[in-house]
Amino acid sequence: MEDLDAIVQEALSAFAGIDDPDKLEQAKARYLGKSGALTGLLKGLAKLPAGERPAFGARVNDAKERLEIALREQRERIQGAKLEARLEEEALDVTLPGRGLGIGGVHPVTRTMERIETLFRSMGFAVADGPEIETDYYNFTALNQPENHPARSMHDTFYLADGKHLLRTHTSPIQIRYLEQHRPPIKIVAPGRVYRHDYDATHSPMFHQIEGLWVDERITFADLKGVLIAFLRLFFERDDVKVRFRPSFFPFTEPSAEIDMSFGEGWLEMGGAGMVHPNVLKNVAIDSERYQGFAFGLGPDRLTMLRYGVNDLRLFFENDLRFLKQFN
Ligand code: 2U9
Repeated sequence: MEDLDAIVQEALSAFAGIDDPDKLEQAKARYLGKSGALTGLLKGLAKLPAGERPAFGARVNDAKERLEIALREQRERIQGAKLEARLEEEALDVTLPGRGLGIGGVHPVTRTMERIETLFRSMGFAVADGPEIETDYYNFTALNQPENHPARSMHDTFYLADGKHLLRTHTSPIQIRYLEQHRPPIKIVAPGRVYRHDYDATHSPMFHQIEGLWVDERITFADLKGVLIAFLRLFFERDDVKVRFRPSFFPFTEPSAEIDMSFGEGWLEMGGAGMVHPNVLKNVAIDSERYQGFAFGLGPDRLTMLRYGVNDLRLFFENDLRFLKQFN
């Protein structure tokens, strides 16, 4: 009898001290298993006088039940403690401020394009836009580019597989489209991406252009010079910028010139310009006797390199954030 109470007490305190599920099951086996302490007592039942057997049997069964309950409770306590620990370990402090997302920045060439647009807007130019996939007519024919012109070869121009379209090689088609839709006075700049089959330190197959066009009665080469000199001085924020116009040839302007610029040491090529060719005005049904205009083309990639002192054009298009982040 005392054995039973002692075994129960011992088992209860053993269970209570265990915090490992496997050890708890081993402890269960020690008391309730086949060769466990309680099972041993039941086996001794036969030795008792017949009259005491039912009462003792009932007590052993009660004791078994108490131990089963104690085991169940201890299992739950262990599980509960495990869950508590995990919750503690994986706790999220929802009151902490978020890590935040990088807000990104403007690409240096885009920054330059926007700056150029702002400066030309301040001189009364509107900004026009157009498709990057063009037809032969808008990219070449309308611009007085003859059928056999080398720029039309597969070597320089990206043609689409349909045989009808190409990637524009300059932003001039924007201006042809605009000229078809508007009558003078016309005063626009046409910024955008253009494509040519070229790749080295100063040429990328995708690059940027911004072209200008001013068509009205009595627009002269002097207006062209005035606008470009004013623009370059505003852009580089220096009034000592010198500009030189060197005779050249383009199919869409006559006369034509290369634009060179100097801050003091040597001349830098900045772009090209000229008076819009009468054939181009005829192609958009503008009377070239009454109206004339100038056009120019500038390379924003080149302008960005000069403004920030970058010596390899390809850096702008490799998308290495270590490079790009320096501009924001
Ligand atoms: C129309 C009529 C004439 C645009 C012009 C240039 C000269 C020129 C270069 C600048 C840098 C190309 O990217 S670049 O190498 N552009 O030299 N562009 S005149 O003439 C036009 C445009 C549209 C209707």
